[in-house]
Amino acid sequence: MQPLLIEKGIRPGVALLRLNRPESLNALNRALVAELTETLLQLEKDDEVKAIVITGNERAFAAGADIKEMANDSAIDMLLLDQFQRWDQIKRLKKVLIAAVSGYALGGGCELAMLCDIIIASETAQFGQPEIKIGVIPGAGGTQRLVRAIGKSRAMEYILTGRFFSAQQAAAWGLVSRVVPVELYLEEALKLAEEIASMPPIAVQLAKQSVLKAYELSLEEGLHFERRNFYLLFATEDQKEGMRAFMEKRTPQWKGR
Ligand code: DAK
Repeated sequence: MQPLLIEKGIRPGVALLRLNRPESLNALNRALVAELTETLLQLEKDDEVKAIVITGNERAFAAGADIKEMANDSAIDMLLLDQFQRWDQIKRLKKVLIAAVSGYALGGGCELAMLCDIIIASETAQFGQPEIKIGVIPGAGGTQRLVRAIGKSRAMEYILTGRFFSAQQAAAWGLVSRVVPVELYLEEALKLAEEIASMPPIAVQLAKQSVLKAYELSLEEGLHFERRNFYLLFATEDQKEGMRAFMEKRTPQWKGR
């Protein structure tokens, strides 16, 4: 069975990637992470794709890294494998990633969802960083991104106990944009991806980069980064087109230039 299913053009400008190891609740083994990363890097170069939705199935987005695969690894095996570079490659993607999460998003699954730009959750979604229960800690950003998303005290509580939290909690705490009925989570994510894909691509890219900098820079530096990108957009044909179309009361035609 293919560990990753790819549907390009499922909506205009949108690609859908489905994690597909249902027998292990989409546990992220090395082959799946490699294929996911390679596919994302290819889609990054594909002009027809503007936004990417990553999903699993109703029961699981992903229940974490594959415990069975890594159980006997040594620290040196881990170091030499250097799986983290793949996660860094995903982090550096310029195109928009939306996670459509239903069921379990645990450990590396929760970290993958948090690596995406937007999370849409089904009402059945359950999030958590349960690594502590198997003798480790989050290794792909969980201790950092969860704190930034839901605050120190809550992140500490859930990382130190490994307990899961619900879609509704995740929404109340700002980890996910919204919670929708289970039969709609993918549809809503695809609709959102299509809407973003219809926006001027360079502005989308620079908006994404600017928002992400809010995680990493001081307010002063972040404002500076935003301002430079704002100025830069006045060098695009799409800025001229967008403002002209507004004044002429017509729909803009984006060129992505
Ligand atoms: N790995 C491997 N197999 C898994 C799995 C996982 N994470 N989660 C579930 N499975 C498998 C189960 O073993 C079972 O397989 P069989 O026994 O049928 O062969 C099948 O999926 C169905 O699971 P259950 O029978 O357990 O189903 P339940 O409904 O009873 O329970 C559950 C669902 C999600 C509560 C439970 O399966 C569970 O607790 N799963 C483990 C969750 C977990 O601890 N996740 C964190 C894993 S550690 C790294 C990057 C990231 C990471 C590490 C390194 N690098 C870049 C190096 C991340 C680490 C983690 O995610």
